[in-house]
Amino acid sequence: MGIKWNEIFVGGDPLLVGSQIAIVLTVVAIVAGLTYFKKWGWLWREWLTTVDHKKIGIMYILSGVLMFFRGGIDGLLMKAQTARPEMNFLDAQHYNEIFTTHGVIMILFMAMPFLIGLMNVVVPLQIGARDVAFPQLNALSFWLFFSGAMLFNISFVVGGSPDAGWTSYFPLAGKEFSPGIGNNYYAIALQIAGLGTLMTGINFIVTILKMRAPSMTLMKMPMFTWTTFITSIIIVAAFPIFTVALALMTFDRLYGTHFFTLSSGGSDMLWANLFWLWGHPEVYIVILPAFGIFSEVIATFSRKTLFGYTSMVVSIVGIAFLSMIVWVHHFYTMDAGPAVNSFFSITTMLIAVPTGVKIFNWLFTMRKGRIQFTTAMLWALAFVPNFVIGGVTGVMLAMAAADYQYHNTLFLVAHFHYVLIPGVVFAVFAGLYYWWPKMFGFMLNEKLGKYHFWLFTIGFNVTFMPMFFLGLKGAVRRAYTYSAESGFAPLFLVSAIGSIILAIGFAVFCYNIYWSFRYAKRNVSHDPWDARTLEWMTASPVQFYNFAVVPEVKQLDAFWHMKKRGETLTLKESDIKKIHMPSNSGLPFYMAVVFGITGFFLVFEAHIAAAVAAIGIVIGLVIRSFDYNDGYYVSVDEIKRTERTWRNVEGGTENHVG
Ligand code: HEM
Ligand SMILES: [Cu+2]
Repeated sequence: MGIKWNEIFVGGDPLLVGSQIAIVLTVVAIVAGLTYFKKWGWLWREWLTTVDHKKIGIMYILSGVLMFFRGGIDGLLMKAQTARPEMNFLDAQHYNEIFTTHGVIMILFMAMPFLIGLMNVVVPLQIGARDVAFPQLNALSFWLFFSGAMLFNISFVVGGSPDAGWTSYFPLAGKEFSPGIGNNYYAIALQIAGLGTLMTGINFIVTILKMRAPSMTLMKMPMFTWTTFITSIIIVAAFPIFTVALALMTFDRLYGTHFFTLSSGGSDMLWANLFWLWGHPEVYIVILPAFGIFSEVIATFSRKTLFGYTSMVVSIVGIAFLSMIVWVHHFYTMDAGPAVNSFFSITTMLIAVPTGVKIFNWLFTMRKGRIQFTTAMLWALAFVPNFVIGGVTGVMLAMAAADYQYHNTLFLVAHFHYVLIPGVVFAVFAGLYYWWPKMFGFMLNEKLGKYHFWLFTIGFNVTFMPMFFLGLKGAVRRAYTYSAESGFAPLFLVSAIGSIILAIGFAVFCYNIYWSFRYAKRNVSHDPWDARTLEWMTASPVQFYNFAVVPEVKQLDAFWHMKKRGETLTLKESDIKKIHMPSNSGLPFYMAVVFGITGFFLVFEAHIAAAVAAIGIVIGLVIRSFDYNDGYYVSVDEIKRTERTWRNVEGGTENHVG
């Protein structure tokens, strides 16, 4: 197997040894804390075995926060290294590892769980459902995702990180040029996490098609639900491609096949094509739900129905379709010929049309609205101009001929950060400030929220705007340093300072979470924003069964119109029937553990140990097949008691903010 045991722990570098010590200390502290406060049983019952979509959503979001830390620190380290010319803070190898883990973690382990987390919390509520269609599968999705994420993260201290970029192009990522085990982590950890994501996609398609309140037709669905639906379809269309590509990569690296290596008749461009066939739709998998969040937030805080609802839906579908036929724009310079490049150039530019429609719809929603400048709304407002910068530079890059100039420069890096940060990160923040009371029953502090907002948006622009100009002057991406004569130094320095401002903004957000947990006013109303969609119709935090009685939806923005008719809190107790709920299960967590162990052995190319561990996976599948637990019923009495507690809370529907 060729891996020496003394290679397992990466050592030598003070940074790494420091993190190893920090990780051990954190684990010890968590274990000690759980034992001291006797929380193990609680952790197991309430979280590790839960199948409740709201709790699963919260666990996703927590993972997103943790991974933002990790990916953000990677980002700051790179900015520190390039702050001055010819710095020796990180060497070339470290820089390679760090931009690789940064890219993978930010996209797959930060953006994805944040959005899937919000989808989990919100979508069943928005459609008046009791849970997703397959609650246990949902838990399995989360745990597989988490297992993959953790496996990927330990590469930092155990065995060495992948270093071939988040795109992991061949031949660089192959055994010949990357003989260490670092890139095995990429192939295997992403496979495990990807399985979880694929299951999420299937689950949400079925949930949205089959679990809606009976009266809610497709064209009465809230926009966030629409975007989740289309995103799930893209997931189901695109993730299997990645699954196959990663499987072939695993064979190439572990078992000596040559799918992607030229030496024995394979093709490195096959990897590039498969990667981007998944990779470009992946960008829309994270951006569409974000569009959905902005749609909800903008409608709520403009106090108007979303403008152009139908055209919004049509453009989401259009974007989803186009996202599948643009992948070659990532390698125009591979010389596929002018005809091929022109085709992909045109499809890429076409995406600007439905996207532009959406931008105008958001602007028209705000027009003549009574805009409330809540923190959530500020993120949505800042999104529009910042995202337009990302979009317009995208159209510049879409021109194949011009791309020969921009390709592989920091111009591209600036472009996609202008897409991903306003498009995804701002959306996640907007969504968190907006839905936080629904999840936890108290609000995030609005004043701290505004500090967070200003520091983050200013820091973001100061960091990434200079990179456009650096790229145009010829600064290449993925280069760990540059010479003093290049003249790049001042802009790099500005950019590094920007990243510190941005990091302080994120720190304020974390402090806000802490502050709000400790001090925020509890007993916030079930509808603090005077909002429009069904999730605001039920308690905050939501009871485990979501709705005592499935709501009736007469039109778009159903809850808003119900409030207008004064029928929101009226619950006829005689309408309550017993509710069927799924039982908790330890199996998804167990599966994550065995998948993680199997994956770990595969990474180290310990084939026999991996095969033995894989028996554990089979055992899990067998146990599941013999699991006849059909869930349980919540009694009418219990529902009545629960509903009375929150429906009588002082303030009721009138308790709005602002
Ligand atoms: C939070 C602050 C962030 C900072 C300071 C930052 C900084 C950087 C830097 C310096 C690079 C490498 C540039 C080079 O090629 O030398 C990079 C690459 C990258 N970043 Fe970020 N970034 C941040 C956030 C994000 C976010 C939120 C995402 C995605 C959602 C993201 C995705 C990526 C990707 C995919 C790459 C390319 C990695 C590769 O070349 O393989 N970044 N970032
Ligand atoms: Cu693309």
